[in-house]
Amino acid sequence: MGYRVQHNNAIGPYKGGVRFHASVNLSILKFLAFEQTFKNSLTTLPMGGGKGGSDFSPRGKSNSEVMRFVQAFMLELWRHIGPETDVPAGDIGVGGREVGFMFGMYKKLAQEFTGTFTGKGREFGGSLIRPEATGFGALYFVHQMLETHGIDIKDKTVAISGFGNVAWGAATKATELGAKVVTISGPDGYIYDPEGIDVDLLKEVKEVKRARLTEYAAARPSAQYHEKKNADDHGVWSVKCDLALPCATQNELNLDDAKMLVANGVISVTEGANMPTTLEATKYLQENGVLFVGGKAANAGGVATSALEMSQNSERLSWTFEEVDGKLKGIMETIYANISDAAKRYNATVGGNDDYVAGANIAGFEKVVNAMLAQGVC
Ligand code: NDP
Ligand code: 8G0
Repeated sequence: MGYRVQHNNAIGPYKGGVRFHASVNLSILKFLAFEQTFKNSLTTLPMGGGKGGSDFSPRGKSNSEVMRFVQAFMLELWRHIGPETDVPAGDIGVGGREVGFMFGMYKKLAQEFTGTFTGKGREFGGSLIRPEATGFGALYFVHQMLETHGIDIKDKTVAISGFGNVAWGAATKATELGAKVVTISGPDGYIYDPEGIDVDLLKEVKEVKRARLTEYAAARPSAQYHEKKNADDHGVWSVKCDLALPCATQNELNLDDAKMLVANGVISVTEGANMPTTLEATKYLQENGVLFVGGKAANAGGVATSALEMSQNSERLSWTFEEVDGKLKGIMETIYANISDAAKRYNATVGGNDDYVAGANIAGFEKVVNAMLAQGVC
């Protein structure tokens, strides 16, 4: 089954990724589209919110099987999207290869060459930094937040879950900033690498070989592979760390995991994925003084860089690495400032310390609701 949820277009065309994973259903896509609207509002750029996908699993499929599925999917989707109506991109199970196939089929059916997708290949309108943007952005955010709290990111130990695009970008930037990333994970287990994750090897195994985590462990002597024992296994969250970044999928960090992180002295939990932390875990982390940031703010760098790709496509130009990276960093710092302000306003009323979850919800919501009211009921 294939879906596209168009949630809100008050501040721009619907915008959000397409997910291919066996777990996809309409309920998951509705929550993702809902979150996307407020996240996109936080970016300060003109995008509404949407999300799409299918329960098709690309795992183990050949290139031509994936291409044929994508073409069948596009035969329906193409009517509902366009550069000024709805601009899809990748998400779990949808990377550069799948976006390329979607774009090719769209171009053929719509008979136009436009920036209707983001995350495209560099040769046909894609932006520099888009593949890295979500993870880079999350680390720019963490860096800014820690600095504001007088904490240096250098030499901090980082636990990351996931083994995909976001996990790789986050691991790369964390390493560049002088922190040490010691974990990555997949659905079947996790890697603990006390010498620090080798981000080039990670990229090679995931993107080039499209292989499993065990392949990373086989190629890296310092890496230990821990197979998932049962549903109660704490996985990467059992590893002592200063900074935790869940970057795999929804509901992957529960209350027991949160208790373990707190017992191990975690300073911050920052969501690279969308809603990876359960509500109970979120409350526990906040009540125990952990700097907790939801994905709506922390992973907004991905979609923000998609908006930068849309701008480049509109003006038919291609910006340099430094230009895009500088804008991404500036956007993440602005998001931090805006959600901190909203959190201060919120906590001035209800008490407590700066609640970044409330701050992000309020700052994201205000802009959307003001735009909707200004445009009248129609
Ligand atoms: P990828 O497909 O590149 O990676 C996702 C990773 O998570 C894969 O290793 C996948 O393993 C694993 N995974 C998926 N489902 C589960 C599960 N149920 N349990 C454990 N592991 C799982 O996706 P992305 O890195 O792009 O996305 C990761 C998260 O970040 C998602 O929540 C996404 O919505 C969010 N996000 C992504 C953005 C982007 O720009 N890509 C932007 C903002 C947020 P396997 O394939 O083997 O199942
Ligand atoms: O670029 C996008 O529209 C996109 C792609 C994948 C995920 C997200 C997200 O913000 O969750 C956005």
